[in-house]
Amino acid sequence: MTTTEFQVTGMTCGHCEMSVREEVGEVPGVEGIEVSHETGRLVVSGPEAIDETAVLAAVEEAGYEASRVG
Ligand code: 9UX
Repeated sequence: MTTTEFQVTGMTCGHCEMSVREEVGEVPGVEGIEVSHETGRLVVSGPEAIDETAVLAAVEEAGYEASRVG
């Protein structure tokens, strides 16, 4: 299991989290998603390394901006 962390800007409520969750959940290999609008932190996990560019694009698709952390 690998985890990859991102910082998301623009989420202000729980529905924002749901939008991010929906889009990021469609990225191949993603099995777990932790996302908080309070901290802006997005942690994506899966059995193998996840395509960071695909996650960034998915967040953007949801209407927010993300960058890789760590
Ligand atoms: Mo909540 Mo987020 O009403 O863009 S969905 S602020």
